[in-house]
Amino acid sequence: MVDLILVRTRNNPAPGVKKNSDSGSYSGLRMPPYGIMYIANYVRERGYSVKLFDLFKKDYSSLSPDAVADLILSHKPRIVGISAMTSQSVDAIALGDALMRKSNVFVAHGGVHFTSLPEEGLKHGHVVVQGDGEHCMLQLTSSPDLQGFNNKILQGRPLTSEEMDSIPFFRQEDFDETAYDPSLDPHFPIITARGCPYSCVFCKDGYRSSKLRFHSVDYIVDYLEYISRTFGFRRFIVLDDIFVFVETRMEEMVDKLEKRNLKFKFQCQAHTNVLKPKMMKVMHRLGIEWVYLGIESGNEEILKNIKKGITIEKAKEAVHLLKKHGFYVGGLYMIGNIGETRQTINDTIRFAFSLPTDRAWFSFAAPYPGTEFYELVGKYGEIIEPDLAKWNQATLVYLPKNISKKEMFRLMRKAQMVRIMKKIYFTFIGCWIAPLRASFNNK
Ligand code: B12
Repeated sequence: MVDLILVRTRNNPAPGVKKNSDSGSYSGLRMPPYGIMYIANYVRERGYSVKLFDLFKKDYSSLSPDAVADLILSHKPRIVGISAMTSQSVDAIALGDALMRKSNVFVAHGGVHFTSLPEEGLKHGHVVVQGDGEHCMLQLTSSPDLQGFNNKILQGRPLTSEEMDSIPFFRQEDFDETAYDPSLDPHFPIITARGCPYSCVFCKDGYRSSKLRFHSVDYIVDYLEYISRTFGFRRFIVLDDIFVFVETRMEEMVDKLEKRNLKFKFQCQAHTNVLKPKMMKVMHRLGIEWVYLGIESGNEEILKNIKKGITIEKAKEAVHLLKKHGFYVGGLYMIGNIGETRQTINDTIRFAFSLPTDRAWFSFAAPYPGTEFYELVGKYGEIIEPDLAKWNQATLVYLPKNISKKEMFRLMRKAQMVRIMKKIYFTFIGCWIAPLRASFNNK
């Protein structure tokens, strides 16, 4: 008997659909399923038994959803919680249906996909939890009678910073329960905060209505130290959007790491607007090496349409500032956003080429359900791939008005030339320049 089983579902089978490096099964091995891991440790901490089923594990890869359901049911769980983003929704639906057909187990759906489409989730489970899942899953697990929750959409209460810290950080045995394979990437993924202060129309992070919440610096430093001592990592990739946000928090982190004689390298993302000259030194001392900026477009009008909150000038300033201080900079761009024309896409490609970023990545814009972009689709273009199972950012799913499919692929090929040129330059020249700049300009 186990109180709760939490499942990370597999990627949608999408024959013939092009996959990018983020969306293959490899991504499941490279990234721990942090969403269900947080819920598991929160509920365990309060005295209940929880088991994880990470379906990216090799043992499960050839099993049908029915066979997975049998395996799950053999542990006699009281509740099964299923986690999915859109790219995993086919498995989540099939597993929910199989569990309900075969047993009376209580099925809860959560994660970004059913947070956005809760009514859809209710067709394949008893309850849908929107947003942070910790409180609701504890409420369900601790309720002697689940009848009252049947067919309900529950609004997950966002964890406070204190509650985030009350969840014990993840240890070797937690990762052993998952498909995460630390040998695949020299960077260990960590989460230091939740929430994002911006409201770009294409993004749905499930935390939109909640304010920013940070793990305390002590919690992060303890976690980093544990991971480096246990797994031998010196490099980390930060998954949240606000690692570089509060200067004093970074200073405190530097002090505490230095006191313990710990020195790490970080890759993180940052919003252009938060980068200020006075932050550069502390970012450098902290060990930040790579900064990824969501620049998205090289056209002022498109930046306004997508509510990015930045201007071309701001983006330029931020890139130059980071380069001057010796950081490696990655630019992330979208093609086919709200109101795009051939000319605005060409502006983006030209801008990406002209900016001195070390790398540049381009993806097709996709109006995910639950985003503002999704609501605006009809006004600016059309969805040409109605099957959500086939969505990932390498697939063209949305076509702006007045551009043909052929033209979109042609523009993407052109953008890829920029990506390749940057990569070649970085490999042979750029990778040497940044460390030299860092040693001159951060004294
Ligand atoms: C890190 C990340 C990745 C990583 C790893 C993802 C992973 N964890 O497996 C990588 C780089 C591999 C990745 C890839 C992709 N990603 Co991504 N990613 C993120 C990011 C930045 C953080 C996810 C995260 O770890 N959050 C922290 C944890 C704690 O939160 P969480 O997982 O959401 O879980 C909480 C709740 O959702 C809920 N919950 C989750 N599961 C369950 C289950 C139950 C039962 C309950 C009750 C609650 C619940 O409770 C959890 C704790 O509070 C998010 C944006 C964001 N800020 O969330 C995008 C995001 C999830 N990704 C997105 C996308 C589109 C993709 C890609 C399809 C893009 C692509 N390149 O093709 C791929 C697909 C990956 C795949 N399936 O193979 C979209 C998803 C949109 C959608 N509707 O599906 C997001 C929301 C960003 C956006 N564009 O808006 N991604």
